Amino acid sequence: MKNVVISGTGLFTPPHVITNEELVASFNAYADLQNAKHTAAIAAGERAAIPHSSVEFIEKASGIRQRYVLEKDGVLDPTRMKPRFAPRPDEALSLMAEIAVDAGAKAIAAAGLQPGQIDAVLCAAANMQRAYPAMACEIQAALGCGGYGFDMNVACSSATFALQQAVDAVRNGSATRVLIVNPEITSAHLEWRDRDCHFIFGDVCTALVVEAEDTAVGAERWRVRGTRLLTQYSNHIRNNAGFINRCEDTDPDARDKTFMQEGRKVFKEVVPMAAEHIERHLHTLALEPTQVRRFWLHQANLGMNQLVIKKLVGADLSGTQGHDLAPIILGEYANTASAGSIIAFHKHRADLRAGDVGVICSFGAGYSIGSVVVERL
Ligand code: CO8
Repeated sequence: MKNVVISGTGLFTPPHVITNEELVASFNAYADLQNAKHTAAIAAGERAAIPHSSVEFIEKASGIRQRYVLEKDGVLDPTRMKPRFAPRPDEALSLMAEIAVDAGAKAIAAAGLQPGQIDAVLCAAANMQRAYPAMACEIQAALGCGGYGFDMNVACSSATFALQQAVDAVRNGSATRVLIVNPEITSAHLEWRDRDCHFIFGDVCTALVVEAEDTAVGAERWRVRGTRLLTQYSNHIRNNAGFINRCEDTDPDARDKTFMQEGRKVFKEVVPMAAEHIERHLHTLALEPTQVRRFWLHQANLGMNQLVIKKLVGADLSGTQGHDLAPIILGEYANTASAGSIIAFHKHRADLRAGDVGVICSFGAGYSIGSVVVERL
């Protein structure tokens, strides 16, 4: 069977940072405004007052210290609480394509390729900007790639699921060189008015080039030893925004049209699933978790990743040793949906040596879990 490699990665980081302090100050101003507006209803017991958020809670519960966003002022405006994006004419490059082109071009250059050598583009993300034409077709055209492109969405597992599609395509010959882009504009689908989740997400775009090992020319190549995907239906992470909404005569700004989750249940249910999935996958490759040099895990919660690692290798890995085995980018980037494990791979792989094995693993809505075992050549 043909060997397939990841030969390049790219990262677009948005220009604006929102610190936890800024986020909480704006949320608390929003809560005060709402509570003042509804004083009588709150006093009559018809409505609950909105409680304040806290920096201490956010950092202790999640490990997130800040997030990057494409637009900051709208998010922090207590009378708005969402980004403000200017609509673009159909002839202009769309926002999602713009950040994908940035990250995609970097990944193609890192692989030592020209855009014209790419013959498949997969746009894999937790949200798509529009119904059609596919974002991937626009990105393919803007970069000057050939072949075909399509969009796919498996929420936080979009990137790992796309990796399997890309590896399969190169193996079976339906593509020669595949570009995967993960433009995650999470700020547009995050409910900034809900303190339970307002701190969770950040915007970013990652990109990967996947191609045959024998023709790859890039300086750095990571052989894909195996890919394994799993889904198990759950309503604990859900967003009801969709094209049927306007026919249901429901409010497009209603709470269920943005990100919703039962965070504690997700935490409890997904940790054992993810650890078991990784272990089983490694066993199919005759590998033990202790033989893995690095785990680039999904970045949703610091405690979650520490528990997954504890289940896998039996060690309590907080601090520097834990960071070396399973790097955390969550403090800086927050949860970037499908891009999280790929940011970790992009930023924390240079020190690995030829023969070292690593695991890229995502977990999230669906539930969906995707693992990709790689070996540095
Ligand atoms: N400030 C102060 N107090 C707070 C705050 C806050 N901001 N938020 C909640 N509290 C309070 C709660 O009200 C609760 O109070 P009480 O005990 O009185 O009821 C108390 O703090 C504890 O709340 P929780 O039980 O909710 O706190 P947890 O310790 O469980 O932490 C987390 C919450 C951080 C959300 C945690 O549960 C977690 O990280 N869970 C895992 C979540 C996860 O992995 N989700 C994956 C989703 S991502 C994904 O799949 C992609 C989807 C697509 C993305 C789309 C883009 C938007």
